[in-house]
Amino acid sequence: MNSRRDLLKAMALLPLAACTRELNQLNGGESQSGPQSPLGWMPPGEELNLQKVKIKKVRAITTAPYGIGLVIVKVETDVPGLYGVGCATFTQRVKPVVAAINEYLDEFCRDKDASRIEDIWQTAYVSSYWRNGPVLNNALSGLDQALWDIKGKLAGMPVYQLLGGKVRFAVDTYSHASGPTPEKVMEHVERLREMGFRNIRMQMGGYGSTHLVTDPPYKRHGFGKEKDHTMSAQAYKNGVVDMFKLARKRYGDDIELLHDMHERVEPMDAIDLIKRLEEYRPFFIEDPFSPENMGWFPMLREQCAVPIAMGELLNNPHEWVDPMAKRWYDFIRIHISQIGGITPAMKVARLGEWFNVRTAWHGPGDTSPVGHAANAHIDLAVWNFGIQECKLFREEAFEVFPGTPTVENGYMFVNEAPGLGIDIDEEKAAKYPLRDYNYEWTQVRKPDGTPVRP
Ligand code: GCO
Ligand code: MG
Repeated sequence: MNSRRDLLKAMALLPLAACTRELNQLNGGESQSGPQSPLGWMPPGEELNLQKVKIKKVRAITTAPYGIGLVIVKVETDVPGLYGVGCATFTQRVKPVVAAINEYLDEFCRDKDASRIEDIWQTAYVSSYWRNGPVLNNALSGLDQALWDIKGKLAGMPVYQLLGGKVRFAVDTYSHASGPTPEKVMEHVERLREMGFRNIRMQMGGYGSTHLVTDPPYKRHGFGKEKDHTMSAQAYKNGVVDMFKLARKRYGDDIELLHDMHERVEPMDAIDLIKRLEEYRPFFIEDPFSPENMGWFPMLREQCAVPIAMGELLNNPHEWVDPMAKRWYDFIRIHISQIGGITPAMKVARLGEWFNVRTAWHGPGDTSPVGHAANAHIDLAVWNFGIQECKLFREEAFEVFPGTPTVENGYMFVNEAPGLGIDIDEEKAAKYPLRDYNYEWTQVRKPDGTPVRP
């Protein structure tokens, strides 16, 4: 094979798996025996001008293979079979994101040169004049991730290679254990340890342990809704301390323990709880404060040395640039589609390097498998990677999204194929239509009925 172009011509005749392996070996990718998704894009026999590939269509695809509403962007190009996929999932507001993609970004991107990711990102970002909101950022993210997918396919290498190559063999992750009591949480912790997880986030009941409050006064007075959740800061804090105490007693230091406060208590209660947890050496405590209460961080930092993670609710650079530069937290937890995709997320990661803020991208169920792939490609390529939240996907997700990253012994592996290594099977996706969004989990009150940030 004396030139890439000869190889590409030859590959047109090879079954996909073989060509992906060929291409990977040529580009230093590791060919894994793992699943290789059908990413064939080579138009048989045609000379492909790798320089100028035009965007032909930008469209949103919605699906809910595991119940949570997901939004995927597909960017189709003028090269037959060459397209990219990206995650635009804002599950609480799917419809406006779909409209932003189909009604605005599609027309905006028509006939643009797909290789110009930064230019398209910057011009799309300001095309609405008002910017940095969750709806438009998610739409932009889907487009952005899909353009990186296309660039990887054109280059014949996984996106992590375009981002600088691997700094580690795989992505270390944490998984979620929960239960109504500390003992029940430990049972779940044990199951995850048996699966090889070394880092485990523990939650007693849902966020804020609202199951501990059964008959709040406001409901007795007919205030709020019957299904509203109720927070008791004291009951919650005591439960979390008991949970950590039991975990350390049972596992000693042979486990990393994480917890998400999910901005549920008053700032001083948050500081109090974190100080009480210090002796149990948490790996990190997440979202002690809401983004509206960022100003409380200096007080927390002065009082204890517990690592802090923050950021899933952030949309605007003002919310992370200064706090990272002031070292107010140790892990940045951004939901990368909420800020506009891989392009801005790489800038956040690079910024963190100078202030030793490590990445811990948001990665629960309302990050689609495509979003998990995007997270993982960045995680493999940035020096200041901290940890990755992982979702244990059920088979429906792999069915709809061939090439979904896999997890072994708590390590996440991307599919070593060109681009993001993941695809969406639209026929299968259509089998899982969106369900109505359930607002209830966000409806949280204090015993007197005062609404609480969820
Ligand atoms: C996490 C998050 C999620 C969010 C959810 C909102 O740390 O994983 O806090 O559980 O609550 O993504 O839709
Ligand atoms: Mg969280």
